[in-house]
Amino acid sequence: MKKISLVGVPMDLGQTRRGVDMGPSAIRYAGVIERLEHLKYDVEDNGDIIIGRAERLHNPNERLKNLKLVAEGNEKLAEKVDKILENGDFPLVLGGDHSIAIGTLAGVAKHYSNLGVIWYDAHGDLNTEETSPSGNIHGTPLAASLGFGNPVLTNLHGYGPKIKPENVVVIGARALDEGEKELIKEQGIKVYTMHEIDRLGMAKVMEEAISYLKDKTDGVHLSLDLDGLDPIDAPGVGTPVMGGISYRESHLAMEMLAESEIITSAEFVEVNPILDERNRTAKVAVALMGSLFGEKLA
Ligand code: HAR
Ligand code: MN
Ligand code: MN
Ligand code: MN
Repeated sequence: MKKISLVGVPMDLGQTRRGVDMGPSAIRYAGVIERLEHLKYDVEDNGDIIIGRAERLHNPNERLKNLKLVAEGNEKLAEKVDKILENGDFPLVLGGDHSIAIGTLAGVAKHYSNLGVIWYDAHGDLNTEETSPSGNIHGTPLAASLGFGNPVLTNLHGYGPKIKPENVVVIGARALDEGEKELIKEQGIKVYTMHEIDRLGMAKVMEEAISYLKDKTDGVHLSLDLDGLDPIDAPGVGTPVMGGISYRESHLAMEMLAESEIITSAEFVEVNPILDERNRTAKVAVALMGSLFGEKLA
């Protein structure tokens, strides 16, 4: 069993609602280390990446908000994740807003020639500097990792693109912008929206996603945005969207990933304790990590 190497990323500059920087503390407080140790893992906590402080107002001439600070934080994260993999450990990244996936993937993808990605999210995070309706970088990390967007992000950690469109599966999408839909079509990205989850059921969706990635990839990164879940189950997120994946369906997804043994790195993002109800969303994140790492109900 690999050692799990945790790293917190108190990043809130990829969007405009404060509080998501407290995500790593909330997840630790919800018992992540104890939960994984109970499963007999050796767990190392690397503490948090230091994120710069934003000036009070971002430069209004800049399309992407806080670009420099987001990129700097992500560069530090990439270096850390890179080292964790060099040591042969499993990187588990705690966010922080989803802009941190740029750094996580920059650190991970170097170690694989065909990295697969499961993007569990209400959103596609497939906007570019041009298509982003908000200028919030947390709406762009999947596009940036595929090589689309501002070069500061697409070339982070000195190379890019990090991943290939045919190695990506998006699960849970229900709030895609027009530019994102175009990129999905143009690049042939596999997307299971809520429509497909309703229609096929989560078991079938996960079976398909796993067999789609299994043979053509040499590692699979799970990027789990808590807003992929329904806001009833995960209320502590900055951009909740109704009609999401249930708590139980999410456990099933994690259990099937555990069984498949394809996941080689993971991140859990967008937990915002200020918007939460008694740390519920962080507790959900920890429970899902339990399932991902092999916890059984009986
Ligand atoms: N698509 C919208 C944008 O680009 C909303 C982005 C999403 N928020 C997230 N990421 N939490 O998944 O601004
Ligand atoms: Mn996201
Ligand atoms: Mn999202
Ligand atoms: Mn969000």
